[in-house]
Amino acid sequence: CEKDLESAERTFIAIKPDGVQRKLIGEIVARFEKKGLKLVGCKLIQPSRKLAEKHYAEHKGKPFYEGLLDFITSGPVFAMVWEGKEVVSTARSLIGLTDPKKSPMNTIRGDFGIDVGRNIIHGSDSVESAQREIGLWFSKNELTRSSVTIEKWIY
Ligand code: 3AN
Repeated sequence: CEKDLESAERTFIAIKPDGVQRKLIGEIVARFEKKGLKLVGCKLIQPSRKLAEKHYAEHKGKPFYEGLLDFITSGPVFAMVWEGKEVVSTARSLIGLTDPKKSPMNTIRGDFGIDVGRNIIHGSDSVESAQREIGLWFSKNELTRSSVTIEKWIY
């Protein structure tokens, strides 16, 4: 219903360099759109080491951390902000599990990935991380303000 839209939740989604190189942007954006989510900002950007370190700060010290930074900074990333009801968890369901091999079919990682170090897409894991990540990757004027579109046919 329309009341839910006043504080519409947002999430940060990024198609990683593997997904961009493999021409999966269109396929992935289509899945999010068809689910009923709304794109409120996007850009193709090759992140600096500094941005990548901030983004993955929670993984500092883990064995895969340096490799993860090398990978995410290795080429263009398609960064997006999506809006919708419970969009953080809805997006995570579309994405699937961290390890593409264990991720069910009909999820993005289950359908397109094999390797955990090349898992195609990132999605924020909580509303708090989403706010932090959106702030890292986007400035306010890069995101659209709420506008009336087709919401009344979805909620
Ligand atoms: P998710 O992206 O599903 O939230 P996280 O936050 O546990 O997963 O991990 C962040 C990223 O770190 C993953 N998307 C993946 O690219 C990488 N990663 C996680 N675990 C491993 C691992 N065991 N080996 C290599 N890369 C990993």
